[in-house]
Amino acid sequence: MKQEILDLIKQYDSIVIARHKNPDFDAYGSQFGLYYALKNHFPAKRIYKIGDTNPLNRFEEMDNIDQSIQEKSLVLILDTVASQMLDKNIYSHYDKLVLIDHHRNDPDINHDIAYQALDASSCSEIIAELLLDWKIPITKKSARALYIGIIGDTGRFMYNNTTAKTFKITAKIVGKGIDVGEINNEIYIDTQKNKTIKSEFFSLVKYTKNNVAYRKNDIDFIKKYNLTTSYVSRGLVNQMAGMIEVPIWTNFTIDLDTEDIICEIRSREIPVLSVAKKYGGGGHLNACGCTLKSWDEADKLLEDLDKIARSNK
Ligand SMILES: [Mn+2]
Repeated sequence: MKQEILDLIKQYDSIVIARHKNPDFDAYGSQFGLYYALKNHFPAKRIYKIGDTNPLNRFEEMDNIDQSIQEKSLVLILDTVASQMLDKNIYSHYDKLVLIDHHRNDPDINHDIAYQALDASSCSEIIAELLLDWKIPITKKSARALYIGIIGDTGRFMYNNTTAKTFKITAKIVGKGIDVGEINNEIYIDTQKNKTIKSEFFSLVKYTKNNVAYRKNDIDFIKKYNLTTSYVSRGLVNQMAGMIEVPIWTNFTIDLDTEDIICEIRSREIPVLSVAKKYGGGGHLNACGCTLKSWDEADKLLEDLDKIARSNK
């Protein structure tokens, strides 16, 4: 399958690289890691990077391309196989479509190839491995992007998705001459404002009977600091991580546009993906999410998590 993807890349003059909406560091990292490497290796091809953007973008602006171009292109979608994680125009126009992902979901998008490596820490790790296999040089810019993606999804190599292979591939990336300390500062040094927000967020965390930590972020909290839903939802969920008493933590955030409740679920060891799936979501065994219609539904989900926490005591 790896060879088939390379053959398609060689065959097409026009290549579009996309990833899921509300991009995290892995979505950006895999997208730009692939983009810089392909641009360098195939200078005659037209290569585009598309999608929404947010403050986590430490790379370049996205391209705006005509539907007519996309319809003639090879479209590569990274870090998701789920239509709910994408705007429809991303997966509706293509000549050939390839999915590359590490999430534990079944693709519900029409595609020509779905390359899923469930044991990979991140989509950036998959892209790095593919580039190494394909003997396409990883440039310094590509290496920086891939490194950012890997540290994003592994929590700087602290989550249990980090494997020996992750380190082997990361060693090769770091060997391209990137400055690991500088990148860590760039990504993780916080502002005074953000520290204040995180401290207020944490002070409002509550706990169920069996110590599932949770937080309900309403419109007032989001507007008080002029935040975005994705910053609060994905960006703050792990403020609840790292407490010995707390096996599972979940973050509910109202979407200011749709008024849906965006739910992120995390756990140290106990698998929680079944709960996300029950409510129409997906992701990984210990890091997943779903979209709910009401706060009542959020309470029901919380009860489900509490039951899982109790039965795993
Ligand atoms: Mn990812």
